[in-house]
Amino acid sequence: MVYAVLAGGVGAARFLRGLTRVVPADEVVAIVNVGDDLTRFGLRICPDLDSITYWLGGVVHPDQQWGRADETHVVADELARFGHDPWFTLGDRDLGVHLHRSARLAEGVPLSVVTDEVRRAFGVEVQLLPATDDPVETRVHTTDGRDLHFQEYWVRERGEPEVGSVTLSGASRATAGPGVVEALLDADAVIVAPSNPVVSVGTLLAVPGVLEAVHQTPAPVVGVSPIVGGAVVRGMAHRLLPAVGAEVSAAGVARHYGARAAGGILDGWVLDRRDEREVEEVRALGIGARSVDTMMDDPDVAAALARTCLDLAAELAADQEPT
Ligand code: FO1
Repeated sequence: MVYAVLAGGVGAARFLRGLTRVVPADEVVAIVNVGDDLTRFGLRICPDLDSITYWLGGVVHPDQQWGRADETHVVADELARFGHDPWFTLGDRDLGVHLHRSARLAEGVPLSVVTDEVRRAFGVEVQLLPATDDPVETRVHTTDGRDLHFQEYWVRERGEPEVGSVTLSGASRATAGPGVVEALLDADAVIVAPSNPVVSVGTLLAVPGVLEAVHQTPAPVVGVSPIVGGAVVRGMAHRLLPAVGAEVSAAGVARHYGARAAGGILDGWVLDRRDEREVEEVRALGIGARSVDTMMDDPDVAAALARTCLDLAAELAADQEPT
């Protein structure tokens, strides 16, 4: 079996941790956003790929939920000596990954190959596929006229500026990464992780070939709402959804993604229990829907959520009718 997961960072990592409790990890293929990626001090940094690797590798910083546990910042302190503004924190262990990745990229090795080396080094059995091996980056265009890299917006500006629009620069020259389209077309189920619909899933689908593959796959496509009780679980989706004309609600995100039968990407949608009253609204869109506990602090909840997604996918595949 092949389970393809469209993945951003932390929410996707938590979901994947649950999914690998209910299906063999080596049957899971995560197609990961690379729009967050940036170059600092000549090093290529891939936050979403690294968050998932660290989470599934059991070495993620438990409080930050990104970066490494047991981290030190000796190099960062030395860099501050030269006046470098430490707005983007790079720990010593984290730098080890960036140094390896950057050295391999400099040898001409594609990001997808390096990503496979890194995840295997951390004992991660889930296959991690960058959405593209080509250089792309998410740009946030603020209403006060600035064009910020996503990390400048989210980390340096703390997500405060009002957002006019979000684009994936380099997308027009990019192609889907090796194995990405095949994984989507060959999957037995495709799951849209509870990641940011704009700067994770939106930027994934902006890579030429990916959205088409999601439209064409014979597999059922089931998503998990990243919005619970009208609010984000984590991050800044509530500030970005209005910029793409979407309502900040579980049903609003389902509407934004759209039913596959109507040209969108969803056959099914899993909402949190707190949004049970929105299930009928989602079904009226032609999207099969159910509500369960989706707060994945507890790995058992993540596993049950993954089970729910697969059960809904199986039901949709069998009936070909939304329930
Ligand atoms: N997030 C922060 O809020 N502050 C940071 O200084 C920071 C540094 C950082 C370094 C490497 C990395 O992989 C992630 C890092 N993040 C930081 C998190 C990052 O902004 C997010 O993981 C994603 O890009 C959004 O999901």
